[in-house]
Amino acid sequence: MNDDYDGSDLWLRYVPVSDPGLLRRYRKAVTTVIVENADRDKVYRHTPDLAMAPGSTERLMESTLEAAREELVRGLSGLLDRRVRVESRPGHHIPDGAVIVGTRDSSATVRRLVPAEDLAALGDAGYLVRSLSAGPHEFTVIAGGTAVGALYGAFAFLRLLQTGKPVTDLDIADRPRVANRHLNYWDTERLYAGNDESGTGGLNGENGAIFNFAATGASADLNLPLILDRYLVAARAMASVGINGITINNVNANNAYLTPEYIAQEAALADALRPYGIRLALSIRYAAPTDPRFAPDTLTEEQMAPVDADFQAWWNRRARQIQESIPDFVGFTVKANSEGQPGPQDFGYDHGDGANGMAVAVAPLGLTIYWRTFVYNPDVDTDRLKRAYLEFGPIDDEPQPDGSHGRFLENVFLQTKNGPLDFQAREPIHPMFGRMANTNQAIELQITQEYTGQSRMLCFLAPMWEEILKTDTHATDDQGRPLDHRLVGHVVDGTAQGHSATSIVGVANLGNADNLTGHHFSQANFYAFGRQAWDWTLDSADLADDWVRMTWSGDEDVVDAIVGMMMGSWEALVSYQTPLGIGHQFTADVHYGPGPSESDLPREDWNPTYYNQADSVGLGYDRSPTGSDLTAQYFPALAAEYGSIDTVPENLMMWFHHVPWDHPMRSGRIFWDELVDHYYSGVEYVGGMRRTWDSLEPAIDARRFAEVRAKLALHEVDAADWRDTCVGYWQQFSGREIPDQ
Ligand code: GCW
Repeated sequence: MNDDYDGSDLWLRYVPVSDPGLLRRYRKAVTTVIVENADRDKVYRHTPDLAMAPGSTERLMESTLEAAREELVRGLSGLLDRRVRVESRPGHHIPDGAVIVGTRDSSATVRRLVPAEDLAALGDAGYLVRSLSAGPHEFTVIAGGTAVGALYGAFAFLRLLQTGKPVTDLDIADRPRVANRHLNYWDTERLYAGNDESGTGGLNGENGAIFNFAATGASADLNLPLILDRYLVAARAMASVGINGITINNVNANNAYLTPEYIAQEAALADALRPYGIRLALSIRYAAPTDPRFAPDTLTEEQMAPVDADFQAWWNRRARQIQESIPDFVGFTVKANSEGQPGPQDFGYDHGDGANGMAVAVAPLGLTIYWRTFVYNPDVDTDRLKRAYLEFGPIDDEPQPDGSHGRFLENVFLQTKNGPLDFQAREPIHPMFGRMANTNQAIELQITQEYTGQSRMLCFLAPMWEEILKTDTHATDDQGRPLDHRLVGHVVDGTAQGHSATSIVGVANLGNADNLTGHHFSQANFYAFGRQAWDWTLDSADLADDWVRMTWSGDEDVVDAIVGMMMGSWEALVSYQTPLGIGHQFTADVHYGPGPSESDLPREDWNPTYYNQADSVGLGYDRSPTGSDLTAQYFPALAAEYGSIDTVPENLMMWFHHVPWDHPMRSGRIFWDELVDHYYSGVEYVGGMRRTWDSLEPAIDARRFAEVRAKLALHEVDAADWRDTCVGYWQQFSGREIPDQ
């Protein structure tokens, strides 16, 4: 055990397999890695002198197959605890234990062993892993339709060994359900994985962000175009779970990212990530054309109408400049008319016009606009949660001159948070899922734990994403008949309503912390997001199991203990933070601790009291037909379920109803007693996690053990603060005693 290990390899650590029997079987099954023509298809590189920072241990790859080969060599040598042989062609006979990786194009052996039609069914990113034999020799072929598919197959094969699964008699075929599996990276906003816990100014004058664009102090010499180890570790980790794009800057965008100096830095980053099949996108500020720093190429306010040729030409020029350095550039992510960001409404146009104006500008370049729907203009409705659909829904329904419906163009994605508020620990699904049949929709999930304990609390989010993605929208067709495939996941993967442009976006939790995510267990959220983005039907407990084996230990007792901790951690957080469907009880700005009594923020809909509506009758926001009628935005079956206090799931009760303190709950207890019980049991669960972790000390390397232990201690104190602050405040309204626990 390396007791100093800091977690910096994420789940790609590749420690030797500890079970002797398994190790023997693996060593027999895997002896040699064979990758033909790994050097032939070099990926594009813009930066002639692209280089790693001095002292780096990672190495820049020149091709995707080289990345696959190097990962297999590194991974297998580590896992098998001996160097594997590497060949560039199989020779007369394929050796026993060979692992052959490639595409039908790159490898004559793959061409011979894998029929074209088997791969054709797997699309661009799919792969197959097959055990084959010739005479006495047994070997494995990992084939992709593309080199990136082969790389994904290589990671999938490594995962089998990392998780103690058999590697013989394999016949695996896999392909992603969703085409664009992206991260959004908010860098300086909400940064919980920086070296400085407070997130303000990190180690060596860096700001704590994972990518250095303008670091100062001792890190001033470590800015892009220099490539740091952590960029490549992140890239390998992304590829290992199939993430294929990243918007690298905050959606509250800084125009610096569109300047030539920054574009040169972005190009270097894109060069480094490209072998891993990862493409870059940028967040932009809608009003960037008026920024004097682009002078003389600026627009006046009058030219800012999205339908204006000058506006479109400006964005086309800017995109072209980027594309010249980054040929596989994805496009722009846009936060417009939201939380003070400029947008088309400032110039008299709506979101459809704004998104389409930009989309028209970049369509000739093959680029995409990700237009966020996180808007809540108070003029639209008194209930913040109704506002986005009221703005976007009519544009989706709008009849078009050609007889079709929906104004958003084909190269636009509307990017919508999973729920209608803002990444609360539990929300119902956003009513837009299923409602926007004529528009491409991307779901936005938050990996970084803004409202779910940041990098202090252990909260495994995969069960939440699973709950969301597997929620029935009850969507119907235009005749009112229920769709066959109508879970949120089906809407996202396009099978619900026949969309071929599909995307899932995770707001990343990466930073410059040694372990890249701040909390060792936050790595699990990064991991699980990628796996669920690839295949939302996966079981979150299986993902936890895989991650634990890859990250901590393959010992069954240890695995059971840690998976057990993780699987209840989200529900526990919901319980001590915002139980039974109450939303947003956070103290201002920080979004970490409790502030249920706060009522004087500059916007009414930022106040916890706006969401809790506490009074002597009860607690919760009435969004039923007798209240704001948010429920009407859902399809009828869901509207009916949520609309009645008798049928609403209790875990969403206060989201939709003002619940009387003595309301009888399904348990037989009254609401007050049940509410209080949630707060207490949630904190107890955290105590249980702390004790379980303590019991694992002999099995876990010292540094990581101590770091998690310290976080759990803080976690328990802060969870108790949530409980005491909230219960104490509610008590002023309920006037009731705290029931015996
Ligand atoms: O909840 C809010 C966060 C902002 C964030 C915003 C958004 C990037 O407090 O920090 O801004 O959501 O999603 O746009």
